[in-house]
Amino acid sequence: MSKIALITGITGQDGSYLAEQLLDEDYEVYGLYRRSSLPHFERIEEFKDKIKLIEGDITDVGSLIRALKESEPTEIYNLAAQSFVGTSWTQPINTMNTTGLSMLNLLEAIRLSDIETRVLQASSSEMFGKVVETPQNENTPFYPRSPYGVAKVAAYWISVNYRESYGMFISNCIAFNHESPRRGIEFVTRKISNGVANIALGKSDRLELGNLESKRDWGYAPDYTRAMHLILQQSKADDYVAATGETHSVREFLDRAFKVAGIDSWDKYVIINQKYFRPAEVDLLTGDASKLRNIGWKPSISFDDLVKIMVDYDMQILSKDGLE
Ligand code: NAP
Ligand code: F7E
Repeated sequence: MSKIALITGITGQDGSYLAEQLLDEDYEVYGLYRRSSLPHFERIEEFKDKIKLIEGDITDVGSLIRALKESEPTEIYNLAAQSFVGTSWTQPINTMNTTGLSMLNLLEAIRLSDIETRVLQASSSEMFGKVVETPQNENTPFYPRSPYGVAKVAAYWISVNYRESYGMFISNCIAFNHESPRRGIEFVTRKISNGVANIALGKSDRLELGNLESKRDWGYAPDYTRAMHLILQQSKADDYVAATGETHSVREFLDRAFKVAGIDSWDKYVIINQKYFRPAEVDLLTGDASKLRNIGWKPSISFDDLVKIMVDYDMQILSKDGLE
């Protein structure tokens, strides 16, 4: 049987890597993208002609029914979300609709369309929030600390409920932070790699950040989209944590990034600005991905290499007068 994937959030970091990987595996790839006043296909530009793009919005159930009819997917990857935790306090209702309720839209659209398909929900380590145990695994209770985290918990539980209620094939990839040169510029890793590259090239002399002490389990995004695909190839729908098992502070990321750029002492460049602190912080995340490792997954890129990949990339594009 031919494999057909529908990816929501195709224009995002993960959507772009997943689409490339599935094209390499001879999938027919459809992607749901939303209309914007200017085109925003940078991340998929190089292989856009190989993807079938469908315009629609994840909060609009009619869009989803249309996308299902047009693509008849064997696998659906639900990656669309308002994914920036900071914005979830300034746009909490939009975040709840886009990141939480939209999963219910998608599941209802599948039921109403009466199609047989497998569904992957991009769940998040932000569901663990104020962690009740370390490391966190599939059985760790949730304690979300942001409207984003709460919305992801809602999407997670509705996916479990539809799996149990209707026998639908729905799996969760509970992904810890994953980064890459395609990461959005407001996330701390990319903000640092871009800021450090600007400083190293003499284009800037300051980098404003918030809490340097929070710790994250940072991995490389293409490893996590491989995990999402692997999860949907299993004989039974289930939930899996994807993580490296290592944790590092924002300060360590910053220190390493400056070193990669050849700057040993960075105090004079970094300014702490209260506006980047969050109303409630997630202090520490470390994932236990044993269950996913048992089905053949492992991360391929170390923390040091991840920082280097991102800083080198930003140095290269900024040397060519790209992103500022
Ligand atoms: P991202 O780069 O922010 O991409 C999000 C995607 O969702 C974009 O394509 C965006 O479209 C799309 N989108 C947003 N609102 C939409 C709407 N109303 N209708 C249709 N599309 C919409 O995020 P990412 O890092 O690739 O993450 C992918 C998924 O994994 C997200 O669900 C995220 O919450 C989850 N996740 C990410 C991480 C991580 O560390 N990256 C960890 C755990 C879970 P535009 O391009 O038009 O904005
Ligand atoms: O923040 C601290 C900030 O915005 C990481 C999303 O992909 O991963 C991501 O969420 C940490 C936080 O990612 C700045 O306070 C300090 O402690 O890069 P972030 P996130 O909030 O961990 C999870 C798993 C997801 O699911 C999300 O979709 O860095 N921090 N100073 C800062 N953060 C930002 N953004 N900007 C700063 O200036």
